Amino acid sequence: MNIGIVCYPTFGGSGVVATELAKGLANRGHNLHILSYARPARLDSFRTDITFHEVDLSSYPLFEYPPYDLALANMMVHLIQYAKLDILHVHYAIPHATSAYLAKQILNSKAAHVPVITTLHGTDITLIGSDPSYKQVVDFSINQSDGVTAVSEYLKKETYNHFDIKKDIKVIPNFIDLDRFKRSKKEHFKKAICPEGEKVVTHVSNFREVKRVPDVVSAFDQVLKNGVKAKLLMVGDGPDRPKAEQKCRELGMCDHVRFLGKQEQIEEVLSISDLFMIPSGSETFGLAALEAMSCSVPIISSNIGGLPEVNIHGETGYLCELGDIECLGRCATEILQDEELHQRMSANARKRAELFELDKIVTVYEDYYKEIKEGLS
Ligand code: GMT
Repeated sequence: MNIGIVCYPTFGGSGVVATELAKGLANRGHNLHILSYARPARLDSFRTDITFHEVDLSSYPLFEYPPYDLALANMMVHLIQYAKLDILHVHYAIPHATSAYLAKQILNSKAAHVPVITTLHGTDITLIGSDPSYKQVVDFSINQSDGVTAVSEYLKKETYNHFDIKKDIKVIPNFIDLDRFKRSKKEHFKKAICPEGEKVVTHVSNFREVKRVPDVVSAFDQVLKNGVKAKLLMVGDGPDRPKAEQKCRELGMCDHVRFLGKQEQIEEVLSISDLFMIPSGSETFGLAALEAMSCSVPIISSNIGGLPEVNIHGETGYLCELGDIECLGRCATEILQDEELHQRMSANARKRAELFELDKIVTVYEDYYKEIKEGLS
């Protein structure tokens, strides 16, 4: 099949899921076209079966905000016509599902056979999508898609709660490349970060408010106060990084925290990690947690959103109430101090990650494409 994938080019979240899905589909002999405003971070090597199309966003003095959604729709029209797309799969509803609707309207009967599939990822529903300034358009565009998927049962429920959706939503979870995300020996790296054999607690995110990065620092401070010799690795970057840095200064524990910025080889950092902390205020799945689990790292997370579908309390780690820093610190300390518990949770984490193996989930998407396509013909 000729498959168009539309996504944000981000280091994490939907950008990663969309790009890894494109690679997985290309490995099965499909022809992939990726549309975005920049080359996706995970599209890191040249392949003849994946073509990247950068959305051409011409500016004009009148445009304070050039209309990306229109430029994207225009490019979709070209690709449906000239690359003979069989499927157009958009990741993140805003504005991708709307642009797809517009492209199909422009092509009218010529595009009738090209199903539009929208995958809902998270904040396109839970935060920005439900904002009154976008809600009606998001509602309409999801209903106009031929197929709709969500990354967790939680997100499916939230979508029905927030919007008036008439479609069946199929849950297809995030997935993981178990060969790439596996624990490997990185002794030199570990030694450089932890010269005294300290434990490593890691957080990876885009440092947006929803990730609650200051909570990670406060909980880690408790771990130190409980007498655990440890280092905190903060991976990624974003608007709340200064708040997290400020929190370290306030607590006087900056020597124990390293801000590593954005990293491409996350699996290397995860390979030296003993614990992963993700206390998010909203998280529809938690791909970052799955990546850590695949590297045999137990998880301490909040119990909100889709996180309980990934991190199983008492098995792969612990879940705490949102904002309960005492719980985060106590649970982290317990796992780091009890070698037997740590080993058990590490093994369970990897085992659970195996349920979300890339190839299995790519098959689910492939079958869903066929199902929706058959429904249209
Ligand atoms: O909001 C973000 O952090 C990014 C967002 C996205 O769509 O790019 O991530 C969401 O999608 C991921 C992939 O499906 C999920 O694993 C994340 O849990 C989800 N983030 C949130 O819900 C905050």
